[in-house]
Amino acid sequence: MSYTIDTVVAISTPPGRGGIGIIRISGKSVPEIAHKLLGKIPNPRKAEYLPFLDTDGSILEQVIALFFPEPNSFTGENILEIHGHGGQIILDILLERILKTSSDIRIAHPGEFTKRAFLNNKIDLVQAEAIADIIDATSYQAAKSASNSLQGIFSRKIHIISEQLTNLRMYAESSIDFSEDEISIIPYEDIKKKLRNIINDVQKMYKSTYHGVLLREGIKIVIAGKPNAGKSSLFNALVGIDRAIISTISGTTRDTLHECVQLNGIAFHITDTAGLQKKSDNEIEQIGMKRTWEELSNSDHILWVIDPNDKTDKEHDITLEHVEKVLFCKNKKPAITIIHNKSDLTKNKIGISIINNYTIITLSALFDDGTDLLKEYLSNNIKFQIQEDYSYNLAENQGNFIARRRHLDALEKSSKYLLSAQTQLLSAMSINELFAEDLGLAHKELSKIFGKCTPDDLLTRIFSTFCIGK
Ligand SMILES: Nc1nc2c(ncn2[C@@H]2O[C@H](COP(=O)(O)OP(=O)(O)O)[C@@H](O)[C@H]2O)c(=O)[nH]1
Ligand SMILES: [Mg+2]
Repeated sequence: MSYTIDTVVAISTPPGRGGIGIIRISGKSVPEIAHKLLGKIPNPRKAEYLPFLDTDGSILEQVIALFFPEPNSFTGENILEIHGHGGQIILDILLERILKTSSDIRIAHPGEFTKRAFLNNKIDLVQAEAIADIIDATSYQAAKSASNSLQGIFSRKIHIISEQLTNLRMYAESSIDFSEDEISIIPYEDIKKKLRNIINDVQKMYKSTYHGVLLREGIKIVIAGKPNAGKSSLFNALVGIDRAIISTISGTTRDTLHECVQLNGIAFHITDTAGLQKKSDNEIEQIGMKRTWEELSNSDHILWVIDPNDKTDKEHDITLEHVEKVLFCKNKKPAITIIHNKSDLTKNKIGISIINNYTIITLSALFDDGTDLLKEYLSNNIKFQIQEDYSYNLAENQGNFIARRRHLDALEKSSKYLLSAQTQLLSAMSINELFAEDLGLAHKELSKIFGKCTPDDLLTRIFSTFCIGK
């Protein structure tokens, strides 16, 4: 039984000229519509070359038609796909004709085909989102990871945790409802262990999911440091074009500049910022610095640029330590790499070293010397983190999945309830109703990832970001 009643239609190929253009129709009235348009209902799942008929029976176009009867289709409803020539006008003419075939048919909303697939239980919400992410992927890794999510890798991992939680809840509920004589009670220590394992899994999953979000959104790298350190020069070297103005005049960069580059198949959003110092008499520079702080707060990785030869007065310098403190207060902990720039002047050897737990990369931004090393480090660093997080479950590179902030939020809340359940358990030394309630709330948060208990307005928001015809 399909969930929706009306029939929808949309051009599913992008606007513009192309070899073929595809129109998709989904819903109850598809057989009746096919009869009117093509003179017959095409054989299920067989491509048929057929005339596309106008209202007076004349031939408008020759098309390939494909019919997928419910429930074995993408949406779970009857689907008719019409492959015509890929010109905007001809496709509009066909669309107009289709809209006249039935009073029940209308143009589909963005993402409506996928929404119907979700409502008809053909896919869960994670998979529906993955479809949009495949289409919108801005890097090779993002596309591959979205494809993994669509195949259910992410959903399966959450299901495993969810199953464990169901079991624990069952034990908890039954030990509250029945006495020890009526059922065999699991020892308290076992319950404690089971809960600890679930908490571990949720927290590991949070880390993997965070990297899934990074793959989807790209990694936000912010270049910062004091004026004249060579931030804009580094920005230009990384993005490969002379985008930022470089000059010896302190405070040249007033506004933040953004560029997106792909390094080893991962999208990096790189931002150049105005140099930081304790005070400035220039109002525009002050606004620039305010923006730098905003960028730092939203970054995944900071490149802190230093000119080791800098002989200027250090009185007004803002230290990296200070930046870290400010971000820590905002509960932000981006990765930090220190760049020792101007190696051509300092004569320091180009390379990577680790001092006091900081990674330091020595390079010359102006001469683009050592920047390849930095690029390699950035892409390897993120890959390393992803592999490390996935290693507990899947072989290298096979488990990358794409994820959204929404998923992170659900995992974070779930983890919070689980920790509260743990506190309950440890303080009461036995299973009580508060413990069971926390487990229930943690479970509910996990279920939200699949779109269960997801409010309608959130669903509408998610699907409205899809393209038309998907
Ligand atoms: N010799 C040398 N000069 C550099 C290097 N990087 C930047 N500079 C110079 O330092 C000055 C300030 O550079 P800029 O990129 O505008 O610094 P920002 O204020 O941190 O953005 C300019 O004169 C650059 O040519 C470098 O690697 N070597
Ligand atoms: Mg600059």
